[in-house]
Amino acid sequence: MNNKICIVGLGYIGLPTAVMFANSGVKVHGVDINEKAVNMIANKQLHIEETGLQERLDQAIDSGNFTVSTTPVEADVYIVAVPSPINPDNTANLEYIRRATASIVPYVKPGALVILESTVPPKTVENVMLPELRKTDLTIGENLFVSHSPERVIPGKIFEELVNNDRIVGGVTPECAEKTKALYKTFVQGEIHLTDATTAELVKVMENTYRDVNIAFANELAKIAETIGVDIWEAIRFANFHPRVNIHMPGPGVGGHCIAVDPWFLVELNPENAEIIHKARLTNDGMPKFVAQKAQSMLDMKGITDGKVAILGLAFKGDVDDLRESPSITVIEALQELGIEVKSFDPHIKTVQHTTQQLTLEDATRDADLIILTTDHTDFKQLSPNTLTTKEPKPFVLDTKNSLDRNKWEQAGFHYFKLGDGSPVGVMN
Ligand code: SAJ
Repeated sequence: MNNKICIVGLGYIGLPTAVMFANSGVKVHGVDINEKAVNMIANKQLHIEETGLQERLDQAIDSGNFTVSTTPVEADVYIVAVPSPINPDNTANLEYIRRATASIVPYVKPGALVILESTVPPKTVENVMLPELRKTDLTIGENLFVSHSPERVIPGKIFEELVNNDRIVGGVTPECAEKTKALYKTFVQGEIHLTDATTAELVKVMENTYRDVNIAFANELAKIAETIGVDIWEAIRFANFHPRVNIHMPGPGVGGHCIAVDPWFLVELNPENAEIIHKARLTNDGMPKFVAQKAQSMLDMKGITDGKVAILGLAFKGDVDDLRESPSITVIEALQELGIEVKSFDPHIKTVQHTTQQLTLEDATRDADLIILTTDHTDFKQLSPNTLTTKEPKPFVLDTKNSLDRNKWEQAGFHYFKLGDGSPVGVMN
């Protein structure tokens, strides 16, 4: 494949995709409006963390196949991988997509292929990208080809999943889809399924919405279990032995830039028919407050009025360094609103500009009346409670991810509780 690719947006998706193509022998030019990120990448430095990215970036730059700048260049293929966040009122912000598309218009030449990778509300290709691309003097489907090829990779395993996951590719015309498939075949070993652009847009948003609704269901079950003397984690484990049941796990809320965001695209698109989807979003967004209230009642139970809480985990999920939409941060804010003093520790987060001071594990837990685990980092699962210097009598522990070994913590003298555990040993009265 001798095509030259220009990738617009060098974040969590654009950069790994760029180095994958470059290391497969394709000439790739990466573009980002963030000048600092561009300079770092040009110097083989990472502005994001991802397993395996550093060595792949080194190889891509050293081979001469990967160059970067802040403006697009002429190319045979353009891949747009810029953010599609939501506004404070939960409506989609498609300005980055529109601007990125507009930025390539002066460079697009006959025969070019333009691919959108970002997750977007259905009809974005049609209503946001195509009007910009029509400003060229080219005809879409004849001498300008456009498609949607949404990424489906999970942070932490991006390279493995870029290669092995199936892809859904939606073309504005069937030929657009075929050309896109031929391009991704450069490194994709999973199947590439072809459809139209709007279907591909809906499929991607549906996948993340399925997960959000399923997690909301698990969170609702967790609250119910607390009232009837059942450990929901055990109940879900049993239910999932059924061959057609796959209930997700409860927790302190849903974070990240995908699952907590994409369902809102469907709510905005068709509010009357997105009732369950909307309610699930609200249920998951309500979990941090639920955890904070639970913490408050645990402190009340101990008769503590000026309670101190240690939060273990700031990242939005285990073993990543990503704080985006993290429920841990919302738990901290909700605790502070209740007048509770909070300290925190996260082994994966180096710098925090958040509402809590980032401390060592020892400093975060030393004075705590209650320790809340909010992120399922492997480090926490392996933590030995005997090594912690804490108050006497020992603080309460609230495990919102079913991560800690109850026996170990109880043997070390801690009073252990779990979110969604109403079983006689877990129940709080
Ligand atoms: N979570 C739960 N319970 C669960 C699973 C997850 O509370 O049973 C929470 C996590 O703790 C986290 C949040 O949900 O706060 C989201 O984490 P995640 O691992 O489910 O998803 P992301 O956001 O890292 O990645 C998702 C993936 N989508 C699906 O699995 C359907 C990924 O494949 C997508 O590429 C990515 O969104 C994206 O970019 O859209």
